Amino acid sequence: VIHPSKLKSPYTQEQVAAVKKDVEAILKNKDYDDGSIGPVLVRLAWHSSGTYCAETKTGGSNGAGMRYEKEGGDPANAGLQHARVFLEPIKEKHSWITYADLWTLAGVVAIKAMGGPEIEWYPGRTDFVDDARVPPRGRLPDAAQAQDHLRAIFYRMGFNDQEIVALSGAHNLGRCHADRSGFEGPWVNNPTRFSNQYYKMLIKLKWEKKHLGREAQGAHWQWIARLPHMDEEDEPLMMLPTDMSLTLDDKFKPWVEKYAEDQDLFFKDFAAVFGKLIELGVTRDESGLAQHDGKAGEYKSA
Ligand code: CCH
Repeated sequence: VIHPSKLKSPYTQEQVAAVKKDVEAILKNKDYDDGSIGPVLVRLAWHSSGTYCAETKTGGSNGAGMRYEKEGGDPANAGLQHARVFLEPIKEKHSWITYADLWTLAGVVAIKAMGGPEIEWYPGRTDFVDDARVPPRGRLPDAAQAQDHLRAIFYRMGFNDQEIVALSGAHNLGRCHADRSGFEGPWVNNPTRFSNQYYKMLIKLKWEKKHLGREAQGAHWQWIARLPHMDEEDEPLMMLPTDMSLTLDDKFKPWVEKYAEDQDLFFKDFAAVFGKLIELGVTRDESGLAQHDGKAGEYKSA
């Protein structure tokens, strides 16, 4: 396999730079959540990639299957339609870029713009996908579960324990929305700034189990805590059952501690693992275009 940096790019550097600039320009949005659409763009990049199965070599960002109901309508993807709608004017303006490339590139641009590390991104994903190859539902993690489930899901993609903990640090960004997932609130108190706060909060705060919404309306129990300066009326910070499971596991916990202490190490490891995530299942031929099931370079824009 030739490294993607050595392959022909379907776009010029100027074209990619123009898209990056346009993504940067839409990140700040005072009417949305905590003032930035960055976090939901990061989640779009992750969910488009996280369906990958290393054994069957199916799923992943190539093909942009979330455009179709089968994948886009997966309850795990609730809310990501907002991210796709935010990106639509950029796709219209730069119609040469594929959705699959745009969604992954936007995530990388958002992380950097929110103060995170530079992540390597390579073009060449195509939007060609037929219904049979849209990944089945149920491949993304279920936040109500624990470490065994995390291992089953992320080992399937080809990640190890350290990589699972590093990827989880993306929960420094954004928030849970009751109407999307049944969970509610942000993980850290500055959720539009990329940092290692998530790990610090996991270790330092006293977390208590709570149902914020009504169970009958789909609310799950979650962990909540407040920082010393926060009042009872302030929105508490939160952790998902899966987040907390990282501190309850002998193999995961040392990595939580390392990343809480060493932000540079976290940034370096996160950049590597996020770069790996968005490459899952993207196998390019010499033209630089991703193949689909042996059909090297077959390219059909939607
Ligand atoms: Fe996540 N995530 N995520 N997550 N996630 C949610 C939100 C974000 C899980 C569950 C949830 C990763 C891993 C996991 C982001 C990035 C990543 C929500 C709230 C749930 C639930 C959704 C809502 O209500 O809007 C679980 C389980 C796992 C298992 O490991 C990984 C990996 C990444 C990226 C590398 C980001 C960013 C958000 C915030 C989205 C927003 O809209 O603010």
